[in-house]
Amino acid sequence: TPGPSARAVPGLPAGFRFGAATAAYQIEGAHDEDGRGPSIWDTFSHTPGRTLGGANGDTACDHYHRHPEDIALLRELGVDDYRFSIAWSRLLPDGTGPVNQKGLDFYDRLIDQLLAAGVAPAVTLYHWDLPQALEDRGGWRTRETAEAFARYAALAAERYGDRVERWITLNEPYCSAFVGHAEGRHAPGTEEGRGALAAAHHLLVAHGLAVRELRAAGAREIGITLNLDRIHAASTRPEDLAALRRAEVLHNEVWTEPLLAGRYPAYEEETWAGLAAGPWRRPGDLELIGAPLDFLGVNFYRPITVAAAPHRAEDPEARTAVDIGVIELDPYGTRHTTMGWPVVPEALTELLRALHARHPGLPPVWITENGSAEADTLGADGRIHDDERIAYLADHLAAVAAAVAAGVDVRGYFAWSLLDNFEWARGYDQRFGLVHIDYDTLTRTPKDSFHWYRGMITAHRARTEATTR
Ligand code: GBH
Repeated sequence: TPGPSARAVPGLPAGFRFGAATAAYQIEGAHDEDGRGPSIWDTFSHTPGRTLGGANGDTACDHYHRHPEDIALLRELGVDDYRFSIAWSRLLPDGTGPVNQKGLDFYDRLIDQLLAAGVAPAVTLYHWDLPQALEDRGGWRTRETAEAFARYAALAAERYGDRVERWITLNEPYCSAFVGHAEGRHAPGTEEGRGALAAAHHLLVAHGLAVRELRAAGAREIGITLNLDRIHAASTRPEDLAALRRAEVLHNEVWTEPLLAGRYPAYEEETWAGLAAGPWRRPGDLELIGAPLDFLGVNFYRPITVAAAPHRAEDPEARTAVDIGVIELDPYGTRHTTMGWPVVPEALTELLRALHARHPGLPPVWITENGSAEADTLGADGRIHDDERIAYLADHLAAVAAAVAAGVDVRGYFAWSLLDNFEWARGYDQRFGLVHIDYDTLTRTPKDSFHWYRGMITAHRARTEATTR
């Protein structure tokens, strides 16, 4: 197919890897087939008022049945890697206990077909779909869920470890803990203070226990994916700079300090500290959480700007974990995507450089998600001319190259997403795919960005092979 002309991104090194990413609940559908147990996202999306228009993942892209077609698309795209997630409740319908053979077999087939297509599997073990049975017993508020996660990780590693190139324990634990248990906009959809902080800690413990199991099973490369934020202060007023510090702790340092520096973040506010130094911490947890990683996954979409604001609640115990006395502003005079997010590629360079500067022993970084939601109108020629998405991807890859030039070891990049899919609380209105999905017919149509991405990858290989020969 003739696509828009694609050039290599200057500055990306030889051997740099390109991929595409998805997540189980966002694409699979087949929510009650072959023994899959319900997850918190089934419950949440089936609760009236929780998602836009009551959308749910019952069918989604029907990837569960159409995966051969999607793998053929990946082969055509020419990517090195495909990042997908395993639905915990397909393997273990109750989260723990009896194994569901048909669930195990599905990912077996998927992995084998990927390898046959020349695409390396990168597996995310947890992309937000906690088995409902575990939520009913306290979910991430309890340590038992972290222990159940370790057993699930061991099962997956034992079964697939010989063929999986990269393992990602958790996707964006910030969202699981705080969007799920404090903002209430994601499953399980509660607004708690202590519960959200307990969840944050148990997610980190789950990661540490899973790393131990994956290592014991001989897994190749092990990492975690964080949605680190590049945060700007609205002004240089002391109160806004203090707000910036609080936001840095909540969004980034809750995760990066224990994972990369072997310490808990320094809390500068009494109330926050009182909540954060919770009884859920046990001796030895820091060593467990801070075990060395083979890579760090970073998801990046847009920067945020914060200013000081009054706390909403007087009583510290009643405050949600996200009530840190901060409001978000949007001073970015740039284009915004349909998510309402400003397009600021240089913020990705800033983020990577700051991370590198703060953590001398930073493991190699992978951009595990980056992409944009666009209107994607069909042209008269029957094609989707998503020039804005092409510009977004090209500019962010250039931002990665700038970070590499500044000394950050970035090894690869996954476009979010292979397919248009279920965008959580935003339902199906937000389209992030390189491939368009018609949700009536489930027809897949590669967008111009798909052809551009393929051409760029080909050009990159041609250029770097020519220079390294
Ligand atoms: C990532 O989250 C996810 O890993 C991925 O699954 C997702 O599809 C992708 O980004 C694009 O959003 O629903 O209006 O309440 C990025 C961080 C945090 C962004 C939660 C959306 C919810 C907004 N996400 N946020 S809303």
